[in-house]
Amino acid sequence: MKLFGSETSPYVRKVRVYLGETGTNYEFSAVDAWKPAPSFLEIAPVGKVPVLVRDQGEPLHESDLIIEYLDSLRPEAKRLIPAPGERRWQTLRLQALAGGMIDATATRTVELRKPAPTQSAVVIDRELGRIGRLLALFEKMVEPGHWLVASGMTTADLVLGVALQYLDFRHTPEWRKAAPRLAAWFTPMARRPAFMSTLPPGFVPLD
Ligand SMILES: N[C@@H](CCC(=O)N[C@@H](CS)C(=O)NCC(=O)O)C(=O)O
Repeated sequence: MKLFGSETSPYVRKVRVYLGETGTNYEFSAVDAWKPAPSFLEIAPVGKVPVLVRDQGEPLHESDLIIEYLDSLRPEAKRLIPAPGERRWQTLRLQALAGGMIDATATRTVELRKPAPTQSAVVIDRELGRIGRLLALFEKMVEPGHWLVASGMTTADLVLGVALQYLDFRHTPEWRKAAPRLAAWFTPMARRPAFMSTLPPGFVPLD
């Protein structure tokens, strides 16, 4: 299978970290999501990355859907999304909340890239508010040295790890001071090979 994506996209990174954690082989095809080639748009009319072209079947887009599909290919005991039941809903809930932090950071980044006079302080503050509330929620919840939901890693841990490092990558101020337990929780995660091998080019991790 082939993953179309950019090396700086946190949505693509979610999928690449999943593929790394599960030791799944894939081909990576770099795409500039903001200047997509017509051949990419033919495969992916939405024009966003990631897109997974499967060996058989239609291409899949949306990072969470791609992860769910990849997880379905694994034996049940090795899945990172637990079987139906409370643990599954808890995993998907936390995955979605961590995903919300990625969305907020991405929206803030896009706004900050606009020429200063056209930036909206309202948008920037709203996204910072979202990030702050989500950090506070996870700060209360995490126990350093423990996974969020189960005795092993789930997609909730994985997406939260990607979300936190995306805050560093996009210079979101002072999150470690606001959430020291979360920072401690994240330190060993940042050292996992699947995280180390998918760092955006030129980004030096703070952990
Ligand atoms: N909800 C989507 C978001 C994907 C997304 O926004 N990707 C960005 C790259 S970080 C993109 O392709 N942007 C190009 C555009 O908006 O035209 C997912 O989870 O995959």
